[in-house]
Formats: sequence, structure tokens, C-alpha cells
Amino acid sequence: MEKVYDKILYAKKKGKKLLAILLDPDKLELSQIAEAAKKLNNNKVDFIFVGGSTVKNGITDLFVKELKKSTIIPIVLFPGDYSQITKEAHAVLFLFLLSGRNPEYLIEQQIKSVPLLENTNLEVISTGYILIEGGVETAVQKVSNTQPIAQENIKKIVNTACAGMYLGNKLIYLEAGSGAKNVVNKAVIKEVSNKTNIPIIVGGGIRNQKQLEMAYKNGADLVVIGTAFEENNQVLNKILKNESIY
Ligand code: 1GP
Repeated sequence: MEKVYDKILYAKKKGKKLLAILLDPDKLELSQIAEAAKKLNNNKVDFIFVGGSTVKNGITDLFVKELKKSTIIPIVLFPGDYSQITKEAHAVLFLFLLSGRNPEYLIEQQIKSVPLLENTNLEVISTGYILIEGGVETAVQKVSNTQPIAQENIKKIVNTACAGMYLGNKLIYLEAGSGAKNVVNKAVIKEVSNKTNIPIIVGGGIRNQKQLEMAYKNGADLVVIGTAFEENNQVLNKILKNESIY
């Protein structure tokens, strides 16, 4: 299978925009996976992200195994905790919570994940993860015990993203948080995109075609949708056909 990061880099070079759907093993039953996968297979989904803030130990492994029975879309772990790492997936976003000042999410989790990464073929993709104020207190904020950066503080967001790039991150993830009321705004995406040269992921609160287009237009290379798909898995047909969701 083509490497996930190569696909992202190639798409960026060609100006092709990518879409990932986030499935949270805590919210989707094993028995619902096949049905959900069918919806993803029928639409233009480039990656399936799997992860959540509070997934119980061992569930992700079963979840990804089940998912692979129903799809050939590459599965990328987006772990809220190192215990969610499973060799069953194709790649893992190796996350650094750069907006926070909690050493647990800056280096401890990464060290704890090493034994789980050994003897796997997982593609490990270093990702600078920046939590941005999305209008509601999000699960990431609670679990990581860190504060998001205000949307208005563009300079700080840009400097944080650039620091991640200089540290060697291969991706920057601008995250408004799952279920965010306000998506990451265009000025933020645009500035980060202007000042960095690595692919940018944008997620959190995206529910319609307009928001998707806004993110792409301002420099997002990959957009992640979770909650809107969970709430209504017809959402993809509608988003891609430019119909409003609600
Ligand atoms: C959350 O960016 C993802 O980590 C997706 O957010 O669930 O709000 O789509 P939503």
C-alpha cells in the first residue's frame, strides 16, 4: 500500500485536497462498523482516522481489525492515548500537543508508545498538534489538562506551527476540538499555510460543504470530519453534493 505521508505530500504538490473521516471506537459499536465503512467506501474518503480521547484499552485493536474487513481505505491512528496504538492500522499520527504545556503530552506519551511501536509495520508520522479555541470546552482540553490558543492569537499559533516544523514535525494539525462550535478560522489557516511548508490538517466542528471549502481554500491539505459523520452518516453524500446537512 502507498505510504500515507507520501500520498499527502503528493496531493499537496498537485493541489489535490484530501478528506479523512474520524471514527471513535468509543462511539461506534463493532456491529455498526461494516455499515459505516460502506458509506465511506461509496464516497471520496482518502483516509479513515481512528481514535478518541477516552477509548478503553484493547478496543482500538478489535475496532481496526473489524474495520479492515469492510474497507481498503488506509487507516490512520489518531490516538488520544498511547494505549490506542495497534499494529492493525497502516499509520499513526505521532502527536505532540504543541499548544499545551503538559509534559505528559509533549514527551511522556511518546516514550510510552515506543514498546507498542516496536515490531509493527506502522508508518509513524510526526505531527505537531495545535489546539485552538473552538467555543466549547473540548475533550482534548479536559483529558490533556491544557488550554487551547485563542483564534485571535494568530501570531502565537503561527509561531507554534513553525516551531513544530523546525523540530521536524511532518504535519501540522490545527484542531478546534471534536464538536467545536467554531471551526478554525480562515485567517489562522491562511497564515499557518503561508509560513510553513509542511502539509496542514484541519479539524474540529466541520459540518458542511462551506466550512470544508473554506478550510481547503485557505491552505488545509487534509480536512478531518468526525462528529458530523457520527450524527448522521448520510452527511458525506450531502457534503460532497453541496447540500446543507441540517
Ligand atoms: C477531532 O478534528 C477532529 O479531533 C474532528 O472533529 O468531531 O468536530 O468533526 P469533529
